[in-house]
Amino acid sequence: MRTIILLTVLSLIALPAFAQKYISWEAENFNDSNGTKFEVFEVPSDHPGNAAESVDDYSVTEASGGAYIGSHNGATNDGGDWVKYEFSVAADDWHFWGRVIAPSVGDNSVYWAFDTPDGDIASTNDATMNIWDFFEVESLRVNYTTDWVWFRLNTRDGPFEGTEPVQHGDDPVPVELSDGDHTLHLAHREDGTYIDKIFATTDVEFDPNETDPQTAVEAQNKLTTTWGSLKGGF
Ligand SMILES: [Ca+2]
Ligand SMILES: [Ca+2]
Ligand SMILES: [Ca+2]
Ligand SMILES: [Ca+2]
Repeated sequence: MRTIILLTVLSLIALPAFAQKYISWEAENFNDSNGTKFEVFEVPSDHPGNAAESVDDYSVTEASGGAYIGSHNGATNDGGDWVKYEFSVAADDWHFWGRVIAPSVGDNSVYWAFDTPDGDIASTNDATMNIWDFFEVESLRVNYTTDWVWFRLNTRDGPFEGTEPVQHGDDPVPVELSDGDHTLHLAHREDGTYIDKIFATTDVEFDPNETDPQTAVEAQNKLTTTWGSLKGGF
């Protein structure tokens, strides 16, 4: 028992104090929004499929926090509507993931931008805005499902090298963030795309499709608590 405590203390001392390894938030808990295309849905919710892509109507019965965001097929694509998340991190290379339902090539993307003023957010792919695809490249389309899947943040063409095939490969590209406050905007692109949760980690190996990130976040908080109480005892 004493050995275990000692090892725990040593492993914590070896890291920067309170090293932040994970952050996550519910997609429906946005800090601000513009327009009406991103609706908040509570489980269970029924959604129209996509007849042109042979997706039948379906229901979503499970979501983290009991809710998620998106737009029904028929809401029409793009539109400039957005949601904004405010968060804070320690300076590091962060690997972002989204828990998404993207059942076809016509229902599988959003636009994104970090640290961009609201007024510059648009449904367009330009120097500011970027496309996050969910199984868009031909070789990945076999994976389409109406179930939730965790996708690494990717970009169709910049500003970083993380295209979808790269992010699905062995050497995914992180987002380099400075110490402190940041924003992430998601802008509307394809209707029929649904987002449950955002997760980011400094651990390149971590795959939320294999380990529930909630477990990781809770474990980290527990370690911090343990460290705080241990320190108090010295
Ligand atoms: Ca698409
Ligand atoms: Ca669609
Ligand atoms: Ca771009
Ligand atoms: Ca959620």
